Amino acid sequence: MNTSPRKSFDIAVIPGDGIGKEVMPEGLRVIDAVAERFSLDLAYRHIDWASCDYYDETGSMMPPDWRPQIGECDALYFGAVGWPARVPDHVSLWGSLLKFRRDFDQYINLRPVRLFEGVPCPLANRKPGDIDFFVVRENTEGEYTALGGRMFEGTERELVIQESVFTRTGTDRVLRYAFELAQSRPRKHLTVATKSNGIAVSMPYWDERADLMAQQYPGITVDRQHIDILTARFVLQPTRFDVVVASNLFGDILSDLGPACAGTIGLAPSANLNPDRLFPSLFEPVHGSAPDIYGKGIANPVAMIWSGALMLDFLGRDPTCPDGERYRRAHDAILSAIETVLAKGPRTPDLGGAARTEDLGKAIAELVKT
Ligand code: GGG
Repeated sequence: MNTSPRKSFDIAVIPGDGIGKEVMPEGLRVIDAVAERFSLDLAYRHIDWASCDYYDETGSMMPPDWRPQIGECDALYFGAVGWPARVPDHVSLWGSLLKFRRDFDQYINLRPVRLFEGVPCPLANRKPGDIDFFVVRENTEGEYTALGGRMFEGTERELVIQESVFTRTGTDRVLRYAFELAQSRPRKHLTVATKSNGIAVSMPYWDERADLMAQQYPGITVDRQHIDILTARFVLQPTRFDVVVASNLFGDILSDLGPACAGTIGLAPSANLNPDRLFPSLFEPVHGSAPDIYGKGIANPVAMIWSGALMLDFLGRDPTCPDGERYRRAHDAILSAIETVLAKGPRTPDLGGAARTEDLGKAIAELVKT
């Protein structure tokens, strides 16, 4: 009999829109299987808002009391948001996902990129190991703001201004996280994405803060690259990368491009972290709601499942969790099951197969049980 103390975690489960509703059950299937094997104590709070369906009914993405409903949870497990034919994308995004990131100060968006055995790679002559890096995306400021305005609307003189925000706190904390992550990895190499030759105020500031911080990490090699050549090198020289740190917009673009270079964005997970644990962190696939394939049952659930593994790993690192080791083993078991299924099948259409979403979910869940 196991008598060690157990900590229970509350998880808000938010499927959202489109294929978010199809991949979420597979994520939960795998978490349930691994929770049983490793005796993890997890309680779900199922949320049916933060979706365009809810917007259709109520005129907003979330209820007025959204924060008390989920703010005490230990983590948010999120599917996807957006249905542009019904709700403009900036309305659905700012009304849900971006609100969570900002209100819960999830200032790190950690996005692993990896080429797996068995996954067809669109880049010539690449093997697993050639693509294995992290994108660290700044997640609460930068180019993602609602600051700006329009003048002379509808006239020839129409004028639109969009502001970016780079605070010292916001810039330094994401750089610090990236340097620490690079420090923890064998290659100790950090790429800093910039565009200071064209964006002549915020990006020179970003470079300046990165240079200052580099002085505190003499063991790390730092490579500053403009975003245009950096994207080209993702395709042409992916082995160069170990940890890449980028502003909100550049990080968003890089973290779709990276997984596309490694076969499919259907595999790409993400962790929106409040590393200080003052608020819940959020775990979601990088992909969106994909209205074009919704309803066909062919979405790849691996990104959702891998995001669940990242969530368990993060929860297990909670200093108040006496059985964190079990959470880390649960993470490792999920990742190993994902590796096996990607190598041997079944495969969804984005991986060149004909399997259905639930075929992959069931195969991974079976493997994590043993
Ligand atoms: N699962 C993530 C999702 O629904 N993403 C939609 C999207 O457009 N996200 C933009 C962003 O991550 O900033």
